Amino acid sequence: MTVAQAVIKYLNQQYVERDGKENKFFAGCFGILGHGNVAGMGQALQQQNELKYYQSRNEQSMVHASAAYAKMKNRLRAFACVTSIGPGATNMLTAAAGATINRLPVLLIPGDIFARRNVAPVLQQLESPNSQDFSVNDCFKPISKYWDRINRPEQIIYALPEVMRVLTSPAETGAVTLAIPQDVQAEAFDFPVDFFDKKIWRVMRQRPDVSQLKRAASLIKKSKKPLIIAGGGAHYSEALEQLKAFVHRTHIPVAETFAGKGALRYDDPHQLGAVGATGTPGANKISEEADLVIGLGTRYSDFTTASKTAFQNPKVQFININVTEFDAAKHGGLMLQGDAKACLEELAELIGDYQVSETYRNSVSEFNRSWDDKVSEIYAYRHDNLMSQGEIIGAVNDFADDNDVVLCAAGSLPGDLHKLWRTKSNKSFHLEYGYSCMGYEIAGGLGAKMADPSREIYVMVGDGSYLMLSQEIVTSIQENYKITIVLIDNDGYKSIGALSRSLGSEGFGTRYLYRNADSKKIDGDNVVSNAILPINLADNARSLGAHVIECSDYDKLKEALKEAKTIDRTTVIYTSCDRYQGTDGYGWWEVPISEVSEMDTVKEAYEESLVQKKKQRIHH
Ligand SMILES: Cc1ncc(C[n+]2csc(CCOP(=O)(O)OP(=O)(O)O)c2C)c(N)n1
Ligand SMILES: [Mg+2]
Repeated sequence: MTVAQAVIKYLNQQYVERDGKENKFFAGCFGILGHGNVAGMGQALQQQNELKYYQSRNEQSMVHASAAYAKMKNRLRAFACVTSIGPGATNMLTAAAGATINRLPVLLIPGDIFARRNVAPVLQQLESPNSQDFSVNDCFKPISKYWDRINRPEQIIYALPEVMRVLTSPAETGAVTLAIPQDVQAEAFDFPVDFFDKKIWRVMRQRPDVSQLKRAASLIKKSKKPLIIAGGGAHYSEALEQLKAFVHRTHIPVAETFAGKGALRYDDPHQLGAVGATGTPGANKISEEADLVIGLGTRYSDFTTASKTAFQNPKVQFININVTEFDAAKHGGLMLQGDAKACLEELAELIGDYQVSETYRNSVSEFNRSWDDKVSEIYAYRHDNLMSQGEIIGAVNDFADDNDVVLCAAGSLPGDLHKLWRTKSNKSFHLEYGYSCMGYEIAGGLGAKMADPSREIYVMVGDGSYLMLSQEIVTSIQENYKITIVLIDNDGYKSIGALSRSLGSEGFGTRYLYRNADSKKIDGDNVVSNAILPINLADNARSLGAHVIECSDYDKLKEALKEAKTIDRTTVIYTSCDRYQGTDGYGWWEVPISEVSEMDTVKEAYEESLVQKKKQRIHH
């Protein structure tokens, strides 16, 4: 067999098993063929039918789609992505970093320059005077959880098991890069026959250390105001039933990160909702006062900790339930290293009949109720002329079935969705907010739909993200995976425009405007409205094959959602919102402001930021 044929044959034989459920690990292979893989990996894919080959339009988007797929599957299934050498390979870098940051398994198989070197420099080769061992694929090293280059055929016998170990490890998983030089892909070798035997990787539920468990239980028993912060790990471990049981027994409240949202239903009285910079008043008040924070599968990003201002109780302690030692050690917490489900089960046994006080419990359920009233108010608010983003979210949430999925990644939508989306079922809130990568949305929507075709996927995307990467609309049509895209046009970057204004910088450079003939700048908010660029994204989506419905007010949006549901191919609901109308925020996020400036507005913002910075705590 050639190396490429052997790789495909091996991947086809890899299975995972958790809790007695077994499945094939690889669901398929995305690819874009070029001279660096067409005759190697391309030929190997062609002569077999087991690993389904999917075309993509852009290497970045195929990695996004793969990551979204793995996220929906709680990391128990994944995709491989094959590319040519050079730009085809490096196009994957952005999304690969996203997969690693979000701890999602994706196998990248970029082509690489000739191992034999006799024809170097080949087309697209990065030449270097100080080594012949560099190629652009070395750029994948810091963003890969495992990285290897196959210079001799027999190396795959030792590389592929490492690839699988890392991809299927709950603690280690992320992007894995297996660079295969273009000549090596096509080279034949007598591989041992049993290398291709079926292999089952057991996804283990690591139990926590017993003495740490006892310490954790005793901390909980002493706590008056505990708070659970549920992160993505709670979902990937499939610990939601255990979490609900734990919470209903102890009445410890839950707040959620972006990846954790949906850990409890939105209307559970223990649910405080979004926490941190984009948090609800209740979640943020309770985190401020908590004497014990139990991080459940969270990596404590700056959004979760409100840039380290979220936890103000001088005696606050942390218990970090995490399968990854690195995350378990954060904030100087008590490390409960292990699987979230296993840890919760074992903790539940040790805490006896511990419950929080009636007063604390009531204050939490009151926060839950009052926030939901606020959400209703925002959903019901009808803004003049252009819609508000809140009412657009409300229309989609009200229309979507409980089991449908909302998916988003960057812009002003994630923060609004974090606060406002009423999450009614497991995996129905899909936010890529580890990398917050513009362009994830439509590709991610495709991956999510491939993972669960029974659910409607509502991709909510801004015009900026859409312009960056929307080509997977084509793949969704080619493969008949229908997604519904709610595209919100606001002439550029609502999020960064608002951020810029809040930092005294007047929205400079954040709108899609012509260059101002007088100032010679793209001035942002100082420019009259007729200077907006003539972009027609509805036509753009139509040209890619989508069914497009244009709507400009709330009633038409509701009609559009109804119509979209009856359409059997990818549908884009094109709408617009008022870039100056936002949802209130209740948490801080540190973005550095110029210490000196010629603008008074910047000076004021800088002074204000000093007040916030005083609240930053060091947890150790
Ligand atoms: C690839 C990438 N580049 C830049 C950014 C920084 N960024 C975050 S949000 C944003 C603007 C997003 O615009 P749009 O999608 O229209 O959403 P809106 O802010 O208007 O809601 C930018 C440039 C990013 N997150 N990802
Ligand atoms: Mg926008």
